[in-house]
Amino acid sequence: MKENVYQSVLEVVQGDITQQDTEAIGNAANSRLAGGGGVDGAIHRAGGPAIMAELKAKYKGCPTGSAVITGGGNLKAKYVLHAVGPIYSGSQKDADLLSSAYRTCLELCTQHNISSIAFPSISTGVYGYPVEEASRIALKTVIDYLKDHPEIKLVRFVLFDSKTFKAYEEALKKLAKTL
Ligand code: AR6
Repeated sequence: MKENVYQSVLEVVQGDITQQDTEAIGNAANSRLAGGGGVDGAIHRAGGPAIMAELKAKYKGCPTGSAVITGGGNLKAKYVLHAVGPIYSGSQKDADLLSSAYRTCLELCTQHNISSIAFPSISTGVYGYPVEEASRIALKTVIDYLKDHPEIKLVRFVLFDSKTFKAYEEALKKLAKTL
C-alpha cells in the first residue's frame, strides 16, 4: 500500500527489512546497543560485524526513545538507525517514547541527507507493544514529520508477519483520510 503524504511517499509492505534498498533502515535495538534477537539479530547477521564494531566504538548505549546511526556494513542500505523503543508497560509514557524513537530516526535522516528510510515495527515484538496502537503512533509520527520535511522522499514500513502488516495497512487507511 502506498500513499502520497504532502510531498513524500509513505509505503506499508510485508517483507524483510534486511533486503531493503532504501538509503537507511531502522533497527529495533535495546538501550545497551548490545544486539539481540528479532529484527536486531537479523540486521547484525545480514550486515556483518562492522555494524557492532561501530556501535561499540562510538556509543555507550542509547536512551529509550532515541536512536543512533551507523553505516550499513554488508547491507544494501548505506546506514542503519538503531532506535530504542519502550518495553510496553501500559503507561502514557510508552506512546511518547515510541513516537520519539521514530522521530529521532527521521531527524537523523535530515541531518545526514538521507532521503529514503525503511522502518520495522519497533517495540511490537519482544517489547510487547500492542500492534494496533503502535502502528497508529508510528504512522502518525512519520506523517507529522513529513509535513515540514519534504527532503525525506520515501518512508517504507516493512512488516515481517501478516498480522503486523494488516494492522499497519488499516492504520494507514484511516490516517490517509485525515490528510
Ligand atoms: N524484517 C522486518 N521485521 C522483522 C524482521 C525482519 N527481518 N525480523 C523480525 N521482525 P523485535 P522489539 C519484526 O522483537 O519488540 C531485540 O532482542 C518482528 O516480527 O525485533 O522492539 C533487541 O535487541 C516484530 O514485528 O523488536 C531488543 O532487546 C518487529 O520486527 C528487543 O528485541 C519488532 O520485534 C527489541 O524488541
